[in-house]
Amino acid sequence: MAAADVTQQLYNAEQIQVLEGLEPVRKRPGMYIGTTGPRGLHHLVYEVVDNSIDEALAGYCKNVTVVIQQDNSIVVEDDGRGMPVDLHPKLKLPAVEVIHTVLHAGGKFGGGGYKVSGGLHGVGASVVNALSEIMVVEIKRNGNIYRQTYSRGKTVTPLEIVGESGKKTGSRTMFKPDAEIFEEMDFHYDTLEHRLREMAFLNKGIKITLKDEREGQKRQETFHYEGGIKEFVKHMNKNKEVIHPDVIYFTLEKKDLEVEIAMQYTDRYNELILSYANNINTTEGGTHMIGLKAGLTRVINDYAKRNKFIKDNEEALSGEDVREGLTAIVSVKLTSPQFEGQTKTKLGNSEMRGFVETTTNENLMAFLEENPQQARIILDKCLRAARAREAARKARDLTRRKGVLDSIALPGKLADCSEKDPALSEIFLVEGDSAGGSAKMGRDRKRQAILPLRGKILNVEKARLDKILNSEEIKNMITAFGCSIGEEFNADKLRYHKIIIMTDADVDGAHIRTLLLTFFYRYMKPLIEGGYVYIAQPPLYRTAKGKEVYYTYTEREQEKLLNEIGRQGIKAPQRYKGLGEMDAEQLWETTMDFDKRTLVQVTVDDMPAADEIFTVLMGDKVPPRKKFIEDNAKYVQNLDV
Ligand code: 0RA
Repeated sequence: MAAADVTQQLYNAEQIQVLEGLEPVRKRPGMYIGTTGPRGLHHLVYEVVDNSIDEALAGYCKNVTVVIQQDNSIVVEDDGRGMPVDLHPKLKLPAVEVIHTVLHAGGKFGGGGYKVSGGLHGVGASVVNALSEIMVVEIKRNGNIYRQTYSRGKTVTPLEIVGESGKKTGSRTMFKPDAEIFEEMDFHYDTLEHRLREMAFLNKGIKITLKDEREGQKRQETFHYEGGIKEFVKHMNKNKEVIHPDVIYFTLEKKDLEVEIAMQYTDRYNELILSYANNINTTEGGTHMIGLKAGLTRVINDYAKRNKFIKDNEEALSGEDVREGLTAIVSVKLTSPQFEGQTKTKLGNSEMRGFVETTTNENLMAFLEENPQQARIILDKCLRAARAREAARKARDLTRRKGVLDSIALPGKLADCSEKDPALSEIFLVEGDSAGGSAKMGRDRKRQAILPLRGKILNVEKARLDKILNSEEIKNMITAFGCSIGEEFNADKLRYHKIIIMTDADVDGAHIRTLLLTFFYRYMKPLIEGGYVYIAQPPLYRTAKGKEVYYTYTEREQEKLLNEIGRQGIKAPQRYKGLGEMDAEQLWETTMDFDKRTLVQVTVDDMPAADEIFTVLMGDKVPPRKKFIEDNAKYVQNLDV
C-alpha cells in the first residue's frame, strides 16, 4: 500500500474530537486570537497557513500560496492530500465540516494526528470561520473537487462535489474577515511577508508564495529556501560585517526530537539568538535556548584550552564573551511542546536541553576542528570580548562605587517623584533642558519624575559597554531606573513602571527617540518586552478661538477642527516647533495629564525585524540605510539618521 493510502486510513474522521460550538469565539474573540486589531486580523491568515504547513511537515505538500484579493479577502491554497471529507461516525458530518464548525476539532487535539504541529494558539480553522463573513473551502481529493461554504461559524451549504480533480489533490480556503468583529480590515503585505518568509526559512524546501492582487499594490514573491535557517542567518546578517565566511549549520533528528542550528559571528557587540519550537518564535527562550548557550560556552572553552588560546591557569571565557557579535538560530520540533512563561513563549520540555546541548557540543567542535582558520577568527573575537568585558567590569566597578548601577545616589538632574511604589510611578525622559524645566513645573510631583536629556545620546550600536558606561546621559538613565543593564538587568528593581519618552515632533526628536529605543532594545530588552516603555504624544497645534483653546495631535484632526469651528477669527494656526514652546501648564494639560493624554506603548512583535531596523538605522553600512529610508519614507518622514 502506498504511504498516502496508509495515512488516509490512519487519520480519518474518527480521530477528530468534538468539543464545543463557535458562539464563544464571536462573543469573546480576544480569547482566541489575542486582539481584534490588526494583529488578530493577520493571525487569521497564519491559522489557515499553519494547517497547510503542518501538511507540508508531514511530507505531503510542497507549495503554499497566499493571495490578498481585490476585496481584501484571503485565499490560502496548498497541494497537500486535501482535507478529509469522510463522515464523522457520531456527528454524521463530513470531517472538513467538523474541522470548520466545531471548536477545537481536528487531529491536533485528538493526539495521533500530525507528529508536530505549529500555531501558537492552535485554534485552527473553526475560529477563522467564526470570525469571517464568508469562508469557502475547496478540496481536491479522490478525483473530485468538493466545496463547502460557511459564514460566521455556521455551515451555509452542504459539502458538494463541484467537479473533477483528476490526479490532483490539495486544499483551498477563501475567507473574508467579518467587519462586525475587526477594528481594521486592511491586510498589510509587509506583515504577511515577514511571517511567511520566516515560515519558509524554518521549513526548508517548502515554497510559499505571497501575492497581492489589490489595485495599485499588485506584487508577488516566493519564499523558498533549500538551506533553511542557514539562509535565515545569512539574511539576518546581510547588513552587517561577518567575520568568517561560513554559516555554521547542523541538525539532528532522534525519535520525536528534532533540532536545527545555524550561527555566524559578525563584528558587532550585541548577540542575536532566535529560538523556535514548532515554528513558534519562543521569545522567552527555554530549554532549547539554554542547551545551545551551554553547548556553545563549553565547546569554545574546550577548544580554546586545547589549542592554547587560553592557558590552564587563565579564566574561562564567559557566556557573554562567546556570544558577542553572534547571530544564531535554534529551531526545534517536538511532539508535545510545553509552552510556559507569561506569554506562553518559553519552551519547558526538559528533555530538549540535553538534546540540544549534546548536538551542539559534537557538531560545533567538529566544525572548529575542520576549519582551523575560521576557528581562529572566532576565538580571537571571543578573547577580545573577554578583554573588553574585563575593562567594562573595571569601569562598572568604578561607576558602581559611585553608585550608578545600584542607584545609591540618584542623578542631580533627576526630579524624582515622591511615590515609592513603582507600579504607580512614571519617569519622563525629556528632550532639552527648557522642556525639562516646564515638565518639572507642570508635573504631578507625587507620581511623575522628570529626567531631562541634553542633546543626542550616545549611539550604542557603535560602542562597547565600557564606553557606553562612560556616557553621562546613559548613566543617568541607568541610575534613575534602578534596574541595571545587560545580564544584570533586574526588572524587580525598576523604579518606574512607565518610562515615557517625550521628544519634539521633529527630525531631531525622532533621532533622539530612536537612539533611546536602540539603547533599551540592546541593553534593557525586558523593559520593552515588559511593556514599560511609552512614547508621549505632544500636540502638533494649539488653536485659539475666542476664549476656547483647542489642541490637535495630527494634521487630520486639525483639518477636522477647522471645519467644525470655522476658520474665521483664527490666525493661521500655529504649529508647535518643539516642547520648549509650551509652558508648564500647557505641557501638563496636553501631554502629561493622566486623564487626558495619549501614550503609545512600544512593543516588538518581530525580533528579527526589530534587529534589522536598528542595525540598518544605527549601524554603519550606508547603502542599506538609504534604501530603508527610501522604502519607508512614507512612514518615517521625519526620521533623520
Ligand atoms: C488528511 C488527513 C488530515 C489532514 C489532512 C489530510 C489535511 C489537512 C489540511 C489543512 C490544510 N491543508 C490540509 N491538507 C491536508 C488529518 C490529520 C490531522 O489533523 O491529524
